[in-house]
Amino acid sequence: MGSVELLCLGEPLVEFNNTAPGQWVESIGGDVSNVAIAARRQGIASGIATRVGADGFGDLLRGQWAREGVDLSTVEVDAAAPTGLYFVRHGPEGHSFEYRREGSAASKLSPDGLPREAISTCRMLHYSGITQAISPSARAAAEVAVQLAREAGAHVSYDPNLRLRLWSLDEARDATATAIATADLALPGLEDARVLTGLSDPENIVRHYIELGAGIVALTLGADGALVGTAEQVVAIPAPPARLVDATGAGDCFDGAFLAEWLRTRDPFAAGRYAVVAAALSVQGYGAVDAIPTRSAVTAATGAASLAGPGETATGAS
Ligand code: KDG
Repeated sequence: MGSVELLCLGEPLVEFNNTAPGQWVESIGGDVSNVAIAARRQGIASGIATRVGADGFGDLLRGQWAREGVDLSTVEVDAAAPTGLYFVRHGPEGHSFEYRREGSAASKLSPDGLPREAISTCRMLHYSGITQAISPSARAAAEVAVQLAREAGAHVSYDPNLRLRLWSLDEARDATATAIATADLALPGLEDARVLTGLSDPENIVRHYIELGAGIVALTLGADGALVGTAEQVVAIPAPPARLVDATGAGDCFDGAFLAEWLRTRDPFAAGRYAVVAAALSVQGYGAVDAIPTRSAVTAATGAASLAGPGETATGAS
């Protein structure tokens, strides 16, 4: 495959989803892998820069990327470290995760092993707070990858995806603020952003991240849609109603759909309108990737003309 438009850097995981009592469905996940798949299903040439174990779980990941058309030429197979796993349980409070990822192949990502050529030729590099948190060497790799991408004129996209099981809140606050300051597009979820910034009002959070340096901020609000902001304006984009089955990966689906539509149109508000529909469709089935819609499903669900939904509100820069 030639160079990809969107290159995602971080940790893929194999998912076991408890879809019914005693029933575990094996699939794949890992935030940046979900983003690569979501973008690919919207028609973008995406790839993943990572490491998997030389085990059946690594084979499962590589097999699915190949079937999806996600470029895996930047996937290293590590004979000495396993592929990470996670388990999703569902309860009255929503879903919860349990992980087996310590010492995983992806946690051995390091600056020396980065696919420099692929990073320098993509149009957009995407990574997350999980990429930074899985190990010090992966965090260093992310920093170098961002530098390489910026030097080559590629855009940088970042989702804080806070996982306090991987690092302390103080570390996360420092590293995510630095990452947002050097990102062209920041795609935080509301709950993570509240914890990270100490702010509660969504619009203040968007303005705070713009002031920090992000060119575009798309703050996801779950069932309430998203707040998309630039230095000029902040627009509230409501989500269509959805029958919630499993919200695992909904934020990643939003990210992949947003980046795909932004790469196509360069319009952050059009990208936000598109991505809230994709994310709403993705929560209606189990698993991080099974329910991610294709472009035709997203456009069928909305009709191109009705993408600017009723109830959208915009405010100018303060
Ligand atoms: O956003 C969904 C992800 O959280 C899931 O696929 C697993 O990457 C994962 C993680 O670290 O939680």
